[in-house]
Amino acid sequence: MADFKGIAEALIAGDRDKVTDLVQSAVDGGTGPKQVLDEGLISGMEVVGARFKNCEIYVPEVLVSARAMSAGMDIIEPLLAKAGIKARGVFIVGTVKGDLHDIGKNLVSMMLKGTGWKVVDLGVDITAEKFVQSAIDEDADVIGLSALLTTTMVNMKSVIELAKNKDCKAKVVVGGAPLTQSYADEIGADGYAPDAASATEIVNSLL
Ligand code: B1M
Repeated sequence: MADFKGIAEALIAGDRDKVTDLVQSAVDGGTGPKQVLDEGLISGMEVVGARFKNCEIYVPEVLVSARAMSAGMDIIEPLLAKAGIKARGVFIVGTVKGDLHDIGKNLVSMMLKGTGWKVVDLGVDITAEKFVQSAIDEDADVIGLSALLTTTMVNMKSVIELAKNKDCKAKVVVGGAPLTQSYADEIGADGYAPDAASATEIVNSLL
């Protein structure tokens, strides 16, 4: 019998080795990878997201949990692919042109992975053309734009405009310290998230 509660608790505690052992013994014991993902890893990551949002834990703890999540995913991902189980959706993410800040973007990326999305992380200093072309090539559902500078957040608008001009079906979610809901509305974004936990909620709601 797979120890889903143990997997979730080890992930919340950021215990990478324990997550690896418990996930491995769950799949060795015949539990399906999707069930291990949903009832163990994702349920643990949801707790991490909620605690982060409520300021009960901080960036370092989230990063340690995300690393434990990745260790579990290393075992699960090939099995999911083999079983033909699809991700919840495709999420393209990056920091906009001129901006090199990536810590917040990485958190958003890990949270989304943790809730079952295929995440294509383009990195930092990404042009509008690269965002939109990647979204088209990957048949993405959502593009996530991050900006930490007041001088670079203006570059989000060109991504949204280009996506419309190219008939790109992906919705656009924006976030980052200088952003506000009213700015997101002004540039025509489909969603705004003030933190990584809210980003998962907004992105999931757009599907
Ligand atoms: Co820079 N920096 N920085 N910096 N830096 C800030 C942002 C700044 C506020 C510092 C300050 O002056 N007080 C200031 C911006 C001022 C402004 O525009 N209003 C600033 C500046 C000016 C600069 C430089 C211009 C400095 C210089 O060279 N003169 C320069 C710019 C370089 C460039 O990008 N072209 C620069 C450089 C750097 C470093 C490279 C040294 C480093 C970045 C390292 C890295 O990211 N790998 C750095 C850092 C670390 C910071 C601070 C200190 C911390 C940012 C951070 O990582 N926060 C920052 C000051 C601060 O915030 N206290 C500062 C932690 C992170 C978890 O939070 O990124 O906000 P954050 O992400 C949150 C949310 O915003 C949200 O979720 C995350 C988690 O909850 N979120 C999203 C983020 N993206 C999202 C996307 C979403 C949804 C939510 O959907 C897609």
